[in-house]
Amino acid sequence: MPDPDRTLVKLVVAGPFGVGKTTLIRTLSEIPTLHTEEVMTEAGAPVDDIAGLPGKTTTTVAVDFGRLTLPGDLVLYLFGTPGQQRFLPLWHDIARGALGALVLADTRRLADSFEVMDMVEEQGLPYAVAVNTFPDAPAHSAEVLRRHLDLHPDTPLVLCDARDRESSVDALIALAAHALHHLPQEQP
Ligand SMILES: Nc1nc2c(ncn2[C@@H]2O[C@H](COP(=O)(O)OP(=O)(O)O)[C@@H](O)[C@H]2O)c(=O)[nH]1
Ligand SMILES: [Mg+2]
Repeated sequence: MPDPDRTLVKLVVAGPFGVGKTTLIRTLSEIPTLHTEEVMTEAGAPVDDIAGLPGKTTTTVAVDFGRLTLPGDLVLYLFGTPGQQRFLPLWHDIARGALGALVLADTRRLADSFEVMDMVEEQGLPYAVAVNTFPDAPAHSAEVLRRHLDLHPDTPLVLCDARDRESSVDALIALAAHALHHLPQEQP
């Protein structure tokens, strides 16, 4: 039986390949996460840009799933999705009913997040951008990042380390606060 005191919220974690979606969901989830990963093949080579990502031998072809309960009985269901145009039908299925999306970005290749942000905007989902900080990624000021990503002034921008729980929780809270602020009007 569902617990009536709990608020269940679906959130999407989206971003280009290799940006840290699976890591973030694994870091956050209180249950063993579900992943559908498939070893990259030659067939994927022309479309999966692995230049500069040595050691990356798998790519998420479907979804990650995890769950996180926050104080106040707010239960977040996290769905990770590649957010690439070639997975558009899957994207629609995953994004349906979500309260918002956390779009991950990497400063070594910010433009790779544009396609994802477009898909999130087309879906009408409120979103926050989390820049996942990799050691060799250039650091930019929030102002520069906002300009490069062409962010609306209301859109939250946070830095995070997807391997670090506190930092990942902060990113999700930024998204949840923003999304709850932009809830669709309740139907009478
Ligand atoms: N240094 C660093 N490495 C990370 C971070 N997040 C992910 N990684 C690594 O980057 C690689 C790609 O991450 P993954 O979560 O598989 O990316 P996904 O394709 O978006 O699911 C993995 O080897 C992770 O261990 C981070 O915040 N910092
Ligand atoms: Mg993944």
